[in-house]
Amino acid sequence: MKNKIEEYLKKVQEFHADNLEQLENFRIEYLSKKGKIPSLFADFRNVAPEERKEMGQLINSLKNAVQNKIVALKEALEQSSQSDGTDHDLTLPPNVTLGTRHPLSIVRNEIIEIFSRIGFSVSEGPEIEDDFHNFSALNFPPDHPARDMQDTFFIEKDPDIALRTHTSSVQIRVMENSKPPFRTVLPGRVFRNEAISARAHCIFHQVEGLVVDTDVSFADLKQTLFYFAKELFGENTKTRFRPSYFPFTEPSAEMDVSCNICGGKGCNICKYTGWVEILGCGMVDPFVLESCNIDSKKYTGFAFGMGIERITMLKYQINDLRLFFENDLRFLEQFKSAY
Ligand code: 2NM
Repeated sequence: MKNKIEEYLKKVQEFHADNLEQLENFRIEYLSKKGKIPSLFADFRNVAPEERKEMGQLINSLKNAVQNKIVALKEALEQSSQSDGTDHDLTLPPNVTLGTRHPLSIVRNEIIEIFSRIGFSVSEGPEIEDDFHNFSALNFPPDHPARDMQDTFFIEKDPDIALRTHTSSVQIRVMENSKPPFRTVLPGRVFRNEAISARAHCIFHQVEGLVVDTDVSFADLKQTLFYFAKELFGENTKTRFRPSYFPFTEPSAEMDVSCNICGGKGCNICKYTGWVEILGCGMVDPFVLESCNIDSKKYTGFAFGMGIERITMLKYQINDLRLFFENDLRFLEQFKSAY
């Protein structure tokens, strides 16, 4: 019996498996019910009492050797199958969870795409601005409340440097640096010193637009924004303009679209009016054109501005602005888009 065990031990030590199937056969050969080790234990009953201790220890060490061998070979086989790659099916789709685009990015890209189809370019500019680009050139009087510390994040005083409160500051840069005609949209992040709530945040996103050319009229503005509303909210969307006021445009208006949630019948999103406001707009004030050295006798222009958060909330029926900034995957993973 001793010879037999020693022979097995030698075989176990020399054993090598090329794959998991060979290893499984090895396990069956030694450890299964009718395998070599159980039959050694069965023979053990016939061993003479004075040899029992030695034989018992030998059988146990053989059993340990088999078990250790199986663990070691299994680990080695699994590692090599990971690293050599030859048994991978390269035609399978990759097993990775893809990220999703943020809803604000989806809607921003969609807005840019709609305007790019009618010849608008995209312009961007700095988030840190001086007083001229953020306020003075836009016809904000020196005592305008928006210039207050309560509303604007100032970085330096005298001369004033602040986080831009709208992307209109970029429109000023475009007008300073290019010769009309131009049509451009300006997406970007803006900052206002406000308490955070379901309806307000100190950081939000805008897309503004600017067209300057000879003979640009309010009719051009209306037709452009009609087209935009139908592209974004659907062919059956109705639009209406209400008079408004901005320092940088004259005349100014706000545009409403028919509520796409209740179809105009009245619901709590449109506060039972059937209409929701989506943007502000107007003809660029000649003062603004002149601040940028554009001859206001020769050129006219229109501009508009909208909040991306507000439009995204309408489009996807989201009722709390804070969801956009918390990066909760349960929220973000609901948005899949080609854009
Ligand atoms: C708005 C509404 C109306 C606007 C005007 C200009 C500029 F620089 F051309 F004067 N930029 N943006 C504008 C006009 C923005 O946002 C609600």
